[in-house]
Amino acid sequence: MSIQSIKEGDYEGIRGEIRKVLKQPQYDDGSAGPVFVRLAWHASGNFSLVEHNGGSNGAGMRFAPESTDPANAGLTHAIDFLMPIQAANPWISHSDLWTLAGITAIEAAGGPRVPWQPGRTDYTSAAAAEEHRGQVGDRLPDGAKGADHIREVFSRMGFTDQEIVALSGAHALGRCHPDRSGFDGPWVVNPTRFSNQYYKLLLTRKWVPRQWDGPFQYETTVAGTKLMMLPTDMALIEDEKFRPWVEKYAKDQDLFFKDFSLAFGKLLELGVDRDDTGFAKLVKKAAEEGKP
Ligand code: ZEM
Repeated sequence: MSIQSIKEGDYEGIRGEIRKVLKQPQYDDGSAGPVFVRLAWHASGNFSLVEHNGGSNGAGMRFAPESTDPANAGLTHAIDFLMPIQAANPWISHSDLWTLAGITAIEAAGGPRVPWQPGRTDYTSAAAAEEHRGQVGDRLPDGAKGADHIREVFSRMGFTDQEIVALSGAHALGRCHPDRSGFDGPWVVNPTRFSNQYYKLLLTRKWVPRQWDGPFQYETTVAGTKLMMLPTDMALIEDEKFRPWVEKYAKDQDLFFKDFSLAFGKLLELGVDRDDTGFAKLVKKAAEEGKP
């Protein structure tokens, strides 16, 4: 199926092109969807409310230091799968394309429609990225850590406990790769289907430390398939404020879809400062511009 040039501004048309590249028989579980969702999340998740920089605007991951950050290892696969769409449609910014790919993947996997607006602009060079974005290293969460760490990272973006648990349900998609994060395996049996399985498995399975020479992670076996949880995933049932939300989402998939959709939509908008027309300007650090 060949990639088409879509009329400028037709984002529904771009969604159609994204759906064409979702199917990747030679790759992982046959889908680029999970790695698109991770790209959209990592592009946005380096936002800081306090410094008011980072976020999806700019598509800084095309340049070092973001492109070489070990936290982003493997996301080049997602960027490469999207390249033909970008090449045929140079009018769309990378930052809009990456975030749109994430939400198109969620919906195509059976998940909710996530609110999304175009208008992000791209950094034109590594130097421009550096100037606008400031220092954003080490802002993404470390899967080897616990509840305090997750809360610190996500409150820096402006998220509540409930939103943290809702967003974490994205681990129903995809897997860990030893050559990327060092961790290994999927969280659920069908990792290309968006659902509340992640919460159900967290609560109902016996998770034991995996005996191997890789990083510390938990494992269980479901119908012959080995599944995994990161220490940060387990923190969601160990922490008394996170756990009630895991229980709610395990019981009520509609509630999970609704809350996930709002929280993921909010994540993709962080740091995207729009003018009246919806166009997002690249901003320098808030302090320099006298913003709150
Ligand atoms: Zn993830 N995530 N994530 N995540 N993530 C991985 C994979 C995926 C954490 C984390 O350390 C890891 C969110 C939150 C958090 C996805 C979506 C979202 C991997 C495996 C790790 C280690 C990477 C690899 O080896 O390829 C931590 C610590 C998180 C917070 C506590 C949020 C929020 C997400 C979206 C809303 C997805 C879809 C994947 C699967 C990627 C793939 O390639 O299959």
